[in-house]
Amino acid sequence: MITCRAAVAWEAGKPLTIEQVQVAPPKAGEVLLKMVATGVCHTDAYTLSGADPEGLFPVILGHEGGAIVEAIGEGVTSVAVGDHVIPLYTPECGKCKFCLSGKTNLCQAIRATQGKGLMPDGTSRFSQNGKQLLHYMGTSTFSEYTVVPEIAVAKINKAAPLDKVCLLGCGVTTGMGAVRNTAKVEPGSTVAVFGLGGIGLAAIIGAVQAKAGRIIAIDINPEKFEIARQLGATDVVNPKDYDRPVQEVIVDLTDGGVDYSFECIGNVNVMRSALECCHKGWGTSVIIGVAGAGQEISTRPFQLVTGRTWKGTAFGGVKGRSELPGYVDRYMNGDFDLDVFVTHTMGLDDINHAFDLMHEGKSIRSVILF
Ligand code: NAD
Ligand code: AHE
Ligand code: ZN
Ligand code: ZN
Repeated sequence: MITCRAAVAWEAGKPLTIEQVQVAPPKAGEVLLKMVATGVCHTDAYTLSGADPEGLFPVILGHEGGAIVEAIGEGVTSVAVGDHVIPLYTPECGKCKFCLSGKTNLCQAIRATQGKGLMPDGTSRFSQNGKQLLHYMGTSTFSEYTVVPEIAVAKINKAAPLDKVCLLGCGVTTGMGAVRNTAKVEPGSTVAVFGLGGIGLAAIIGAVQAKAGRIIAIDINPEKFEIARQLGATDVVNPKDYDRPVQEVIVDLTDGGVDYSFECIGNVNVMRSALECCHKGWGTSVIIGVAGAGQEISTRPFQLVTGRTWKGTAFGGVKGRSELPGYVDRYMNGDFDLDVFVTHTMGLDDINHAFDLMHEGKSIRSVILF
């Protein structure tokens, strides 16, 4: 049993508190990780807010980590002590119906227990003085040490800086993967990206890599436009500058609509705009944002009858164990930048400040350094 520091979310809507917690050793098929760095994603804030129908407390949040294997449980063969890894909230067992389908990255081998905040055997490795604390998204990276299933780690190049490539554990991979795997954007396409946080900006990078001809970046916070342009956005649109729906503005700008749009906010009204700004006959809109309990999307069925497609994506359709190491290698080869996302770094003690910066629209990613 290890005692270490972790940020605990005791209840919805309350700040995290830094606590000494106990972490039990990894059981068979599990791995103990020493966290080096973790990003703070909007999904952590979403669950902390109480809007997540799967949100459970008390819990150790965090799912965008870079870590080193500290110990392995019985039967673990694919990673060894000292390996550098990225924990995966979308694991890859390679054996379930989903993994074998060739159609999705949504491995379901441990999804049921993961959604209950537990390890695959139905128990938690986290406690404080005998009181159980829950896991989050199977990763719980807001802790100096965490335990994850072997199928939920991607072994990566040891030369990669964990304080940067941790962002490939969620946001950057999600945005880039949504463009590459889910939409499969072709060269010359016109693309609209709604929401210019970590996910939306990564989608812009993905669109540039896909050789999109025009990339329209949309946000209600104009402070995001400079970085969007720097990454390759050709147009920026602030919906607040117009007295008509933003989808009309974009349809006019693009001679009938975009080929692909991406919703990177989690706002069901914007999801509708993102669909309706797509070109008649072929436009595809990809939902990336996560919306709160009870929220539903709507549009006129005519929008789909007339050839638009509505899709969604989790972790950018990326299979973590087989494909994420390649993202790390491409970063190391200089194919894309991660520094641009890291607007703030801080220690675990200041983690609530990371949430404040996100809510104030002042950060892209805060990275917590352990
Ligand atoms: P973020 O808070 O960093 O960025 C959101 C951006 O949206 C901000 O720039 C904000 O100004 C902008 N915005 C807010 N309301 C808007 C509106 N009405 N119109 C236009 N812009 C608006 O968030 P993030 O970390 O980039 O995450 C974005 C979303 O993606 C969240 O919902 C998150 O939960 C979700 N997410 C989903 C996946 C997945 O696998 N599907 C992965 C990661 C994150
Ligand atoms: N618990 C939420 C769902 C949240 C959600 O959709 N999460 C994404 C990843 S967001 C990362 O920042 C995901 O992976 N979804 C697939 C899955 O199986 O959860 C709810 O609404 O219940
Ligand atoms: Zn995330
Ligand atoms: Zn599987």
